[in-house]
Amino acid sequence: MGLYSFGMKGYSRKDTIAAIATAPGEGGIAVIRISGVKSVEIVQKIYSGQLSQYKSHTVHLGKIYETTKELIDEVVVIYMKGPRSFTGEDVVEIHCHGSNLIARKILQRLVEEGARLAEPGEFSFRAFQNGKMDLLQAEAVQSAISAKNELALKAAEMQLQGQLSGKIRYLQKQITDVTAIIEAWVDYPEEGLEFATEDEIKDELEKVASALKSLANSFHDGKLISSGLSLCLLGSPNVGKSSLMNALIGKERAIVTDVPGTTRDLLSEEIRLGELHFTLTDTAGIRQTEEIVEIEGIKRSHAAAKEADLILLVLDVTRGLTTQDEELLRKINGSKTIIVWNKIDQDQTPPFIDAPNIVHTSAKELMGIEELKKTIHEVIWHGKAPDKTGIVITKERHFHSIKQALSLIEKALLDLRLSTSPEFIAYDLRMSLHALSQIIGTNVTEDILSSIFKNFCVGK
Ligand SMILES: Nc1nc2c(ncn2[C@@H]2O[C@H](COP(=O)(O)OP(=O)(O)OP(=O)(O)O)[C@@H](O)[C@H]2O)c(=O)[nH]1
Ligand SMILES: [Mg+2]
Repeated sequence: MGLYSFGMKGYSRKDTIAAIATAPGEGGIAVIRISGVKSVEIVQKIYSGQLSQYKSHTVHLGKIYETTKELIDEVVVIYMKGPRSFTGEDVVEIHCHGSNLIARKILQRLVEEGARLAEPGEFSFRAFQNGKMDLLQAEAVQSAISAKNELALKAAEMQLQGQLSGKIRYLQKQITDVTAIIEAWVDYPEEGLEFATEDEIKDELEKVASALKSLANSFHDGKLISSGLSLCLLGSPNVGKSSLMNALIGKERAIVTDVPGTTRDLLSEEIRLGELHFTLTDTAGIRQTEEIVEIEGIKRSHAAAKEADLILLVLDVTRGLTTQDEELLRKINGSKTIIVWNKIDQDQTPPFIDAPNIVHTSAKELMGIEELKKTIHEVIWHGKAPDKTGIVITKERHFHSIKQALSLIEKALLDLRLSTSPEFIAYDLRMSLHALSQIIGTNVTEDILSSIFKNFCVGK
């Protein structure tokens, strides 16, 4: 692999890079990480022990000093000689006391002695460049760090362990084999058919296409799992949206009164339902009004509903369907909505609505809340929870490449049926291989690489 410039400035991989690897703020310890050919030499200049004599992967206690020889901190140092390190280069980790000030001082000293501050994701980028992991795995490191729920973590860990990479490589191998045979048809039209019959080729490609299809289909779940979901309470004033918000999160977060128009602004809370992480947003009740603050609030309600993955449209059984409700029902996207008939403690029968997902609750008496949670799950997963052991695609980038590869394979299959000249079929198959190699990172442009790695955190 060639020399990629990194970030905007075309940094060289010859530099020795350093960063604070732990999160900012106070903690038990903070870790400063340094990677590159000069790691040992640079750390040695500020450190009391004899680093060059340490065995690789051993832990040592020592001291870090200012230029003036004044003590900065007592630290633990770990030396990991390349290529047996995260980046594949010589890496030194300095574990100091968990204060931002100390960590920054040590980092400052490293820079004074010749290290360069690492760009976000540059350690992972080097690990990728040095063949310690492929692009999928490098991305998985970041996904694991930012995972908001067990399912997201599980998907990231599987990707990190190379399950998705393995699957992609396996499909690449299948396509390559078929391509080789088709190219033999081109080169030796007489003998070519001895390698495999057209039916066998079709069979193979159909298997590949179906595997790609199921990977592409896993993106629906994968996206939900990894990005978390937004739920939005919407409805006319006074129907009990804020009361439902409180019932769902289990605390008195939103103000509830019997005055219509109580909620004026969006109010969001993080909630977990089962294994999923949601952001639940309470909104201002929708109605015609001249009141300036309320008008702005209602504008925000509409915006939140548009953004949401799922809308809980709240209706009041004591009022039935108002014209306002009917208008809302017409406006929103039915497939991403659950109708919630609230205030069922009032013993009124709600009118019929032709909608797929309807739940009855009493936010006040906490009735139907579990049923509502269950329905949220069903609607989100289209009635079927994801298979935890399956490989899922969690990134748009992967989804895009898989779709691309799939459509090329389908094109090749069609061409086979139409007995198109084998050159064209081979070409499509080569292009599909190219699309797949983009996922693993064997065939990606510098732009794509920097756009991926720049979203990582510094020190990773
Ligand atoms: N009987 C009964 N009353 C309820 C129920 N849920 C809410 N209420 C009452 O309905 C009134 C309005 O409740 P809120 O939760 O403030 O309604 P809202 O939809 O947030 O209203 P706005 O913020 O004005 O849009 C309050 O007096 C609540 O106590 C319910 O399930 N049963
Ligand atoms: Mg409210």
